[in-house]
Amino acid sequence: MNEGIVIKARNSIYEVRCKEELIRCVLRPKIKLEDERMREETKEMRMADLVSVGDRVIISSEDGATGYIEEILPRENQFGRTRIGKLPQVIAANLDILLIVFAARNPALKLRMLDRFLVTSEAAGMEPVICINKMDLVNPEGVKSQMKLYESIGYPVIYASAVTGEGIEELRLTMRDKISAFAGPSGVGKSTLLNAIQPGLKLRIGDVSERTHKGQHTTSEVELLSLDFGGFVADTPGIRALGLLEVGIQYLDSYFPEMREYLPLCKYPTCSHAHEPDCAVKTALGSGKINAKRYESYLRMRGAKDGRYERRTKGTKRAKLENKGDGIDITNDTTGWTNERANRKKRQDKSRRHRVLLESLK
Ligand SMILES: Nc1nc2c(ncn2[C@@H]2O[C@H](COP(=O)(O)OP(=O)(O)OP(=O)(O)O)[C@@H](O)[C@H]2O)c(=O)[nH]1
Ligand SMILES: [Mg+2]
Ligand SMILES: [Zn+2]
Repeated sequence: MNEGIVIKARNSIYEVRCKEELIRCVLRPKIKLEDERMREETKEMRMADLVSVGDRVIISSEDGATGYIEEILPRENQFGRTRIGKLPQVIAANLDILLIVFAARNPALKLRMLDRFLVTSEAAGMEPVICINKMDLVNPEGVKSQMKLYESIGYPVIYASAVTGEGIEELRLTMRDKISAFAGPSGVGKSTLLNAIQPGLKLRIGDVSERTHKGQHTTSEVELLSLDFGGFVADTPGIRALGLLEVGIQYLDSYFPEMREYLPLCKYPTCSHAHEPDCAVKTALGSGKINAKRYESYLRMRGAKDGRYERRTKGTKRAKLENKGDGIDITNDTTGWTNERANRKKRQDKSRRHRVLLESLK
């Protein structure tokens, strides 16, 4: 029995890295799930969704080349999304850092989408780092002043260009000895940046359409790549719409770090900060301490914009649902794999174990 980390998952075959070896595994049909919550969730999920890139697993192998995944160890966190009409998708698990990549232009920088990525990483308990790529295409001052808001909230922002090399060293320093993932819309240059960060990776890159200014979804699979300077990074396929996985509506406000200090000051402990009297968040909004655009993002995610507090819907009427604002995919669930504040401490303990494994893989 060996402990390893899943670096690739395809057609129910998992590549697991154990120390020096790369072992191709399938799931033992009666797999052991250590994590109680995972077991519950499993009822809803297909077996194929059980294991994701980044998962730590116990495997058995007789020939050192192929084997079985015997056990999936509890996840420290997971980055994923909900999808209309489909099961939720876990993109990568056990991440130290989520590198949220957007382009300064082509495709255009969408701050509302950025807010959704930030909330997702806050809810999952992973450290977000914002990377604005393609800085060579814009007047840097304009973008930097736009991003000041995020820096003032406390989010690190790295300005980069795969063309000029700006930010590449800073990215390396951020990623060193960590497990990270590059996530963001298609065409922002995630794979191009990774090729620059570690020459020799030879990840496929694609054009941004002249007509639609959108990427072509060139990267189609998640793969955890080993970094020469230490650590692992997952390149991930571009995301068109980020449905909020595991974001319990009752905690949504706390996933906006700039709101946190005001939350205990609202008159009602369950204040939604949308329409209640004596709301400290709205007072802070009025005095400019909370940014209006961020507050708007909050309301949209909450679904309060159109008065709907709808659960994630299985429905097929996609077009209809898409017109209902961003709140449709939020889950009211407090069970399942939710990464709530109470679970943070437990996760941090697990993280230590995870680090030991990482150390042993070097
Ligand atoms: N001008 C400029 N173009 C860039 C930069 N980085 C990437 N590109 C171009 O942007 C396009 C998309 O790059 P990719 O690396 O394929 O983008 P991606 O984010 O991996 O896209 P998906 O795999 O589809 O999610 C390519 O034509 C790259 O050459 C940059 O810093 N500046
Ligand atoms: Mg790519
Ligand atoms: Zn309030």
